[in-house]
Amino acid sequence: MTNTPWLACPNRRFRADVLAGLSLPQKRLPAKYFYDAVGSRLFDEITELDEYYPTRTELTIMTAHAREMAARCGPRCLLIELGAGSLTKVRLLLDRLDQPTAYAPVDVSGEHLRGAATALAVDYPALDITPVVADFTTSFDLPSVPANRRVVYFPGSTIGNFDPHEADALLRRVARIVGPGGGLLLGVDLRKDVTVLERAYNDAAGVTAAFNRNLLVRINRELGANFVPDTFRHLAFYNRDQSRIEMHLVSTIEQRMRVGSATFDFRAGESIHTENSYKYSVPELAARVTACGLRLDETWTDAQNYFAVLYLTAQ
Ligand code: AVJ
Repeated sequence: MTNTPWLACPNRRFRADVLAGLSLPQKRLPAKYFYDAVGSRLFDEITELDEYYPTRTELTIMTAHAREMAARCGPRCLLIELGAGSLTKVRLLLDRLDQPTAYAPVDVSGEHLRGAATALAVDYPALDITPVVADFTTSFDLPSVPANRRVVYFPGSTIGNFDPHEADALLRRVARIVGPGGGLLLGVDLRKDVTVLERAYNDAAGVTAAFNRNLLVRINRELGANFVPDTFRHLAFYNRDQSRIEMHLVSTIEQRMRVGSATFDFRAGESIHTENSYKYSVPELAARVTACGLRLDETWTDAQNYFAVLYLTAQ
C-alpha cells in the first residue's frame, strides 16, 4: 500500500493552509509552518543573536525567579509545555519543581521534539517525560497521570504569534485543559522602543531572513512548488496601530509560481505576510486573560521591562 493516511494527513493540512493563504488578496502563510527541522535550527540560531533580546531576557527572568515560579506550581504538578522547541528554559523550572508527576512537551516539529526530549531525559532520569507531537492550536491528547495541579508553561512569547481573537481562544482552551485551580506560566514580549523591536527582526547576519525564506524552501520540498527563495526579500517592521512586528516575503519581480497544480501570480513588490508578533503591555494582557477565565497572580519582569513572565490561575 502506498498511501499511509497517518503520514499524508498533516501534509494535506499544510497544503490546504498554503493554497488558501496564497489565494487571499493579501497573501499570507501561517507562522507555525516555519518550524520544520531546518526552521527549528534557524530559530535556535536567532535566539543567540545579539539583536534578538527576547530569549535572553526571558532566561534572565526565569533564572532570577524560578524558585517563586516553582512555588506557584506547587508539589506534584503535571507540567505541560506548549510549543516546546529546544527545551532549554524549562530546565530552570524543572530544577526547582517539587516532585513533578510528569512533563509533557507539546510541539509540531516531531523530529526536533524527540531529539530535545531524549537530551532532557539524560539530565532528568527520574522525570516522567511524555513528548506529544501535535499542533497545540488544534486539540491534542495529554498523558492521563494523576497530579495535584496541571500547569501549562507557554514561554517564548509564542502567544504573540496569535491574532487577538485567536489568542483569546487559546487562553480559554488552556484554562479548560488545566481546570479550576490549574495554572498558566506565560512568557510575553512587551512594547518597547521601535528601534529595539525592529532590530530584533532584522539581524545583520541575515539569520531571520533565512528563517523567513525557509518557509518557501519547505513549500517547494513538501508541496511540489517552484519558488525561487532569492527572488523574495525579507521585510520586518513594527506596525504601531496593531502593536505587532510583521514579517513579509516580498517578491522582487513579477512572477507566476506553481504549488502542485495551482498557480499564483505575484506583482513586483507584492508580499506574502508570514508572521505577526504582537507586543503587549501587562495591564492590557491582564484585562484579556481575566476575560478568558484566568486570574493574574504574579508578574515577573526584567530591569528594562522588555519581557514579562506571568503566573495565572484558571477560575
Ligand atoms: C516564536 C514568537 C518567539 O515573534 O519573536 C523570531 C519567532 N520570528 N524571529 C517572535 C521569530 C522571527 C518569535 N516567536
